[in-house]
Amino acid sequence: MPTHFEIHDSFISEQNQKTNDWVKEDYEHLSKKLRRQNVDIEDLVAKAQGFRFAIPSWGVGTGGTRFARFPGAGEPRDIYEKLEDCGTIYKLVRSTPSVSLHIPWDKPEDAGDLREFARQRDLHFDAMNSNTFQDQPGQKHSYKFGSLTHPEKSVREQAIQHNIECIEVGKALGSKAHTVWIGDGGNFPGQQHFRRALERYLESMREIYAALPDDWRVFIEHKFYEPAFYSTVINDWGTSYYCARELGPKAFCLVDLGHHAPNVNIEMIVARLIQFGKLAGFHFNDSKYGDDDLDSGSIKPFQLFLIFNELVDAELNKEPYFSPAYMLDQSHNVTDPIESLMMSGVELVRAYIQAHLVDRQELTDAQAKCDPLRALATLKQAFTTDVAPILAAARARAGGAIDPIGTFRASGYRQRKAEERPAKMGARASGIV
Ligand code: LRH
Ligand code: MN
Repeated sequence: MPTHFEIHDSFISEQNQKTNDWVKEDYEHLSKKLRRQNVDIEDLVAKAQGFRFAIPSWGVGTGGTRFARFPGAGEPRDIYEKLEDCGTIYKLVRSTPSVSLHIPWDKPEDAGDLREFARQRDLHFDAMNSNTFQDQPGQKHSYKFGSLTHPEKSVREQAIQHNIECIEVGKALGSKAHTVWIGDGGNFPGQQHFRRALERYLESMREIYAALPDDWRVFIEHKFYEPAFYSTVINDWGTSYYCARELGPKAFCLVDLGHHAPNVNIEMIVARLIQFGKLAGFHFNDSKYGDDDLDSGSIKPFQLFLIFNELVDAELNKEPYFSPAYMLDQSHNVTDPIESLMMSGVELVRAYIQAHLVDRQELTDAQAKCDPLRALATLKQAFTTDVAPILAAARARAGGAIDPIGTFRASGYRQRKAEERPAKMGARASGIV
């Protein structure tokens, strides 16, 4: 039995044969429909093929909650098996050539060897992620009461050194960005001095910023609560933006969709950060209540479309400093992580292509003439256009699967991995919970 089962390109094209006919039929139909709107469908297929987003290494294992985690069969047990699964996703959806690592969960023994393993699967490394929200075995100072904003300098120094170590690992892996999310905050009124805590954050981040190579960026990730349940130091986009401005031109603001209170207008925050030249990019996911980390587009697909409407408008207007990094950041508690990541990826490309279908002249005119209904109808026409044939064609022409989940299931990949990856007794999943 081959040690590492892989889905071969020949199997993918075999599976595509089975569904090629309907793609062609639907593609022709959509092509005619779009031609009536003076839209060239081939242009949209090229855009879909050019759309890239990163897979979170911690997303290919089964996630859980504080109540429980129900590990699935054939779970990846180390960073190499995680990259195997990321390689499989890239083979099937063809838009995920990069992986975002989390340190120390993915700390490589040999960065060169890991980089080569990734290269053999046409993968490279996206933004690094530090972790000062958990204490590691043997760690000198606890992060129980904070990390970069902790009242004690020794704890802040430890957290700063960890972030600098992440940047060093990232340099060896070819990454060009570092994401800093901290859970620092308080559970009770009076626990933290709000202004001094933010000052300590900036003092710490200045040391991390100074360690960045010239061609790197640092992404500040805000979150309105959790694990702190009364106050969070970097709680919203405004605080993140102030810090990015204070730190300098290599600092930007990363938007994790789940890090906002329910009903916050996230697409407007995106427009602000684009206008201010400080949009780092995204951790895409979806949620109904808190930071649920559910599959992108699964709960609020119209919000995802409206966010991409702002991104495409900026892309078409060639806004300065606009080069957002797109990543998923999800926790797959009840689905096969590979299937969820692929489906979520398809939802990102769908929203991106639908946003390119917005008749911007019509929209601008409706806005100028204070005609809100025509403006909304213009957006809805794009959002309600079924672009599935474009997405399928884009994948198939790039050697991917017309039906990624159908092909994945037909391959028996998960069952084979269950045979190859017997669960390590008492192994603790390296990831959330
Ligand atoms: C915090 C967060 C952050 C990651 C973690 C895995 O909620 O979104 O981006 O470090 O999840
Ligand atoms: Mn995140």
